[in-house]
Amino acid sequence: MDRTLVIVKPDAVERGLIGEIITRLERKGLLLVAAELRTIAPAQAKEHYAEHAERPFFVDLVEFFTRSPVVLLVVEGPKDTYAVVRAMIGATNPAEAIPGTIRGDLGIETTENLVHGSDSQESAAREIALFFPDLS
Ligand code: IDP
Ligand code: MG
Repeated sequence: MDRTLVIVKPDAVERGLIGEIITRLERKGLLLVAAELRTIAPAQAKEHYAEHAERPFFVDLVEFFTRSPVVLLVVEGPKDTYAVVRAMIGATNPAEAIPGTIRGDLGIETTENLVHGSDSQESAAREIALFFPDLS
């Protein structure tokens, strides 16, 4: 089985969309193996988004990501789970995301785009270890 990290971002938690997002993942056939509501510290948010440290939106992104709790999810599927989840999430800019995707159906702004999904097998391993160091 193959695991990836999903994060229900602060905007989605604030809007009451935790259930909607988890329901979509479960109906797809993915299994939750970890789930926690947690407020992320700025240092950990910066580490999570380290690849974007030089981007102009980085400060806003960290502020947004740490302003209220997120839901951290580790989900499991048979194969290439990160790619399955990314397809369900849709394009980074929700205004351009295809209807039927989470961002395409539920969002309209780029920073506040509801959900994070690891973008590769390597990112999934790194991010799961960052947020769930005790998960074997
Ligand atoms: P992804 O979440 O689809 O993988 P990334 O390019 O990795 O998108 O960007 C990480 C996050 O940074 C996005 O989900 C979004 O919240 C924010 N972001 C990305 N690009 C922009 C931008 O151009 N303006 C504002 N925020 C952005
Ligand atoms: Mg990304």
